[in-house]
Amino acid sequence: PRSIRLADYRPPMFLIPRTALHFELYEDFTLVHATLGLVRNPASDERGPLRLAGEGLELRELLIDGEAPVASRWRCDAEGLELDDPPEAFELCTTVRIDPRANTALEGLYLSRGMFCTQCEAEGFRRISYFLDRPDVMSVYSVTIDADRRRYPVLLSNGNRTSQRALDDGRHRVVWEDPFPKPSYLFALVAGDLACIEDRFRTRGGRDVALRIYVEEKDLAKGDHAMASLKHAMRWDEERYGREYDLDVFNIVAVDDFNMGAMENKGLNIFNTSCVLACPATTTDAGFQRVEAIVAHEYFHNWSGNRVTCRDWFQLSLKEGFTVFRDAEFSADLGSRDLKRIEDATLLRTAQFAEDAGPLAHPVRPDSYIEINNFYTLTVYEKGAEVVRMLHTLLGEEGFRAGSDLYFERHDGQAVTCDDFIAAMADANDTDLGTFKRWYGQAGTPELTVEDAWDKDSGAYTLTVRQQTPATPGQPGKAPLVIPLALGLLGDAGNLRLTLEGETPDGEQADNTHRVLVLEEPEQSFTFTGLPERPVPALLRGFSAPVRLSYPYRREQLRTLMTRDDDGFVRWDAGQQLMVAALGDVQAARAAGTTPALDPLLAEACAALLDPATPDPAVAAAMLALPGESTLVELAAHAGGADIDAIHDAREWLRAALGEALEDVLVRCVRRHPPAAAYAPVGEQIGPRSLRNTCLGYLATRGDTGLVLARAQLAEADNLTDRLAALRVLAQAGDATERETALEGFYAAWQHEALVVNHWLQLQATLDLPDAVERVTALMEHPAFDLGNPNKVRSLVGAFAGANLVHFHRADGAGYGLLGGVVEALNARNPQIAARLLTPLTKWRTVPVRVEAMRAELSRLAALPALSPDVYEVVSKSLE
Ligand code: HT7
Ligand code: ZN
Repeated sequence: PRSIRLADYRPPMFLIPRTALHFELYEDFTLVHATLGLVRNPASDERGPLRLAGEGLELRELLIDGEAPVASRWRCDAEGLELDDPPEAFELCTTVRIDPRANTALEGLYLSRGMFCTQCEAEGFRRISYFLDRPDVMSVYSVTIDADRRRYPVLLSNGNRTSQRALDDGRHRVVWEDPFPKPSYLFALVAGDLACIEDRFRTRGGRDVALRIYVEEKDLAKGDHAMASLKHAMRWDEERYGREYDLDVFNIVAVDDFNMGAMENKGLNIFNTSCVLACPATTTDAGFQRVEAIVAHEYFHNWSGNRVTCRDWFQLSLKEGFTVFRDAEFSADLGSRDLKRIEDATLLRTAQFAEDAGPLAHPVRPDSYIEINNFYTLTVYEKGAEVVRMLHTLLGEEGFRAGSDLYFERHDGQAVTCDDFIAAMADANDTDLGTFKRWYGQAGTPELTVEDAWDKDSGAYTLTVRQQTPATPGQPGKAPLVIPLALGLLGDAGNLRLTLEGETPDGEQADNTHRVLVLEEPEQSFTFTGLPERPVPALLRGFSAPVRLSYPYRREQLRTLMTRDDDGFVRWDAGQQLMVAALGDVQAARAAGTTPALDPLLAEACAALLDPATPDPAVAAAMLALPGESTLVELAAHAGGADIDAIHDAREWLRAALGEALEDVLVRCVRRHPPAAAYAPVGEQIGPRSLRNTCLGYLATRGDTGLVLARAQLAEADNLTDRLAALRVLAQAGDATERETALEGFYAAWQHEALVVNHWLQLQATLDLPDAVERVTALMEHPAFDLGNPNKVRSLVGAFAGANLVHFHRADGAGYGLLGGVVEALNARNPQIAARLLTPLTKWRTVPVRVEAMRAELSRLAALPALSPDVYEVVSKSLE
């Protein structure tokens, strides 16, 4: 397979202002008639044959301006159609036959539970029709769909429905017109027997929009939360960004077999059922929040992605980074800002930092790729969103809004680049962001090392900050970045007023206790003057930049930050650092062959979080949670290499030690937060529920105390959050009979709810049991499992390899063999999912004692015949 390079970008030779598609859907095959109006692109000086992309298409008819071209003037191969000497402007008609039933890759047009649906991003449209399948070719579409009326009563595409009529032989025809030019990746079609819930939204400008969520009849009761979320998102985008919806209808369809979470097709979003359906019995609290966030994310793409789209796929973060930032702010505004920031920082620090430190590290705007599907990564999405957040921090809310207004105004209807986005931000604020742009081109996580000095006599406190970014594949040397470092300084009586050397003190002005320092040199010093005492620095408030920061905090200082800083992220992070230090003690004691002891400072800090006076139970729960194994592995890997067994052992020891030391307080806290009378996924309930279940997790180490509470909770729960928390305790801490009885009982009760069964699979995949590998292998034969359904594969195999670290890394290599076997089985069937599943194996450098076994499995895969480009790219780059 060959690499595509950003440096080779050339504008398209032709444009396609108009596209008319006619689909004839049959049980065994589909005919697609396309009529394209092509014109030469004045911006291109390229000459020669015109190539249209097309894959897996059986060409039935080809006409140029109504006539069949001479055979020697055109040709077809596995990748497309080539036309010699095309006229300056012409009409191209093609008819192709495709086979959606045989489409297991879930890209292009395929069938999911008897319903036709499409997924065209990034390059799926070429599996439907010959086209210039690239995002800078934007076209106005008219789509006609014919299908059997009884089997497919609902026929949907983008835009507005303009006609509908019966045909002969029990078939019917519907026509959809989308007035907005769009790239082919935003095309969508759905045909099926679907029910829908309906609502309306009146835009700020007075347009009435019909909102519909289409689901299978059995799921009709599960659409309300998504509908409410959609309306919140529409209002929020008007208020925060001044962006209104632009069509008369907004449709969402829920599909069970789906490669990712959801897709923002113009006016016809298609969702993985797991990201749109929600009800208390089948959805956890986190699931409700996820539905709200993803519905909003896809809706926000209507402006950041659809009206203004990407020039090429290297610019993917233009739409994804910006839209993730937008959805994060939406969630923060509707829920808890601190918690949202903690969750996002955790994701960054565990998974994105690991990606940025591994063999597949790439910049937010990559320079090259083999398979674009491999670049829907945490770096492009989450780090990309952090880059946008830093702009927001540097420009302020008003400046950022001015920049986004200018961006949308300048580029509405265009396909543009990350440079265009930055230019709009810079121009609207009359500033230069030239150096800031390095964030888009430079891979790797910057490391900030902070030192301080205190001059008691003058009351001057100096922070010296060094930045450096480690080398990444293909980028040996790095330039310094522009980094906003938000901070405060804590004294005995609270926040100190901040005056930098050379400034005049702010007198009585209240809000001078928080500061954003802008770093841009390899080393910079900042001296604060007039301080009454040596402060404790509260660094990186709000996780103001996606960096690793090290400062030699003493444990008492962390305790101070944990209880006293204004910033929720700093408080949480200080607690996590205290836990990491305590885990270090345990590992050191184990290595020395001595008995570990629980750090009393940590025990006291945790007890304080469990105190009834602690104001926010949700934050208390987050602060009580031990750092995850993946976070600890990432930290250890950065420090030279992770011993996964030792990390797991230390973490379990600390969990048990805290469970023992705090047993009474934990039990009291559980009793203080009984289940609500009637479940609702609202903050006032989610916080206490999460605190109770966190306590239950600690009490699981206390034998009967935990088991008794869990049994009662499982029997009485009216919601999935509480059921799963209790089931996990019984399955993990109970004896074999208790475990199997609980698991079987749960399956018997919920086997008809696919999304609940996925949780059941995931729970078992992440149990810490000696036969974890064998259990997962056996579950792959269970009737509930289906290799063709990405949700099931992710729940069982993805969760095992990504979240059950000790067992995935079992010394005999059985975990690697299991994963490799599934990747092999999926390589031809669904390459996109196969390649994604491989991620945990690519981290072989981080686990020194397993290097050989992990590489051996990767090498075995590399040697397989007919490797898909997706898997080839991941395997070959990770072995380099
Ligand atoms: N823009 C979408 C990304 C996407 C995708 C979605 C579903 C299936 C396959 C896909 N490939 C790429 C989703 C989003 O970020 O909004
Ligand atoms: Zn997106």
